[in-house]
Amino acid sequence: MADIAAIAARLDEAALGARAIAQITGQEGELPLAEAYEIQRAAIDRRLARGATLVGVKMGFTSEAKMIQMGLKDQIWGRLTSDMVVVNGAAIERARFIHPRVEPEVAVRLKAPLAGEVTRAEALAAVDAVAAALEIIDSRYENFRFALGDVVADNASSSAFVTGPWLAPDTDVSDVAMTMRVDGELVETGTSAAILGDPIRSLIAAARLAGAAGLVLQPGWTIMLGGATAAAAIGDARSVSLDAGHLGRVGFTIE
Ligand code: OOG
Ligand code: MG
Repeated sequence: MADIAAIAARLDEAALGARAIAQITGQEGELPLAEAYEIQRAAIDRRLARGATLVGVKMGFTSEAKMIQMGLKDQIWGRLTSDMVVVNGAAIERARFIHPRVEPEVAVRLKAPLAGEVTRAEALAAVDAVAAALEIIDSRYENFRFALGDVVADNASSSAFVTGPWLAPDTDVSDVAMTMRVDGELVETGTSAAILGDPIRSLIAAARLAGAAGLVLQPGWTIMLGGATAAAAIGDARSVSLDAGHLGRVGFTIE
């Protein structure tokens, strides 16, 4: 059994200090998924104890592009906290991050609780609004390398997220063309259909996976449904923008 509290503290401090740490697996043997999710919860609890609140969950590895880029194929999830929220168009501070990457996503905001096995109709009925989004991921591990247990313990690499304009819940998100630019340069193009064939499937998976861990998705929460393309390194860039067709635009600057 891994030392849940000690590893959670290490990950929490790595995120706070923007300093990479060695992977957990390998060093201390395998990390079973159940223990990895325990570490995730314990690390986020430390953040909640400092005053942050839970504002949603994120899904990971819901597209081929992401699975191929990171060499992992199991869907994972992580928790979103209030200190990760970036307002559309606002600036983020580069010094807060280790080696940030950005990826184009679709997000939904909920108006009703959702947990466990839900049908597509039940999932859709709980959606209050939809938006294009950018997720900033920042693995706390050296070289952005990890095995499945590592990345689960590290809250699925989540670090910050930006949502575009919130649109009516019946807005079609199934096949939206997405064009992501870093410093004005085209870095990734794709479609939201890459997210499990339809991002709403990722919402159903979020309800099931979080529900299995005893977490009910709450009204008001944002659910990030996963990257539609591979992630792009932010490096020393100054701006990131996403054009998501009828879902509009979302972006941020880096200072
Ligand atoms: C893990 C997070 C994956 C996504 O959208 O697929 C993820 C990582 O790639 O570091 O956020
Ligand atoms: Mg993501």
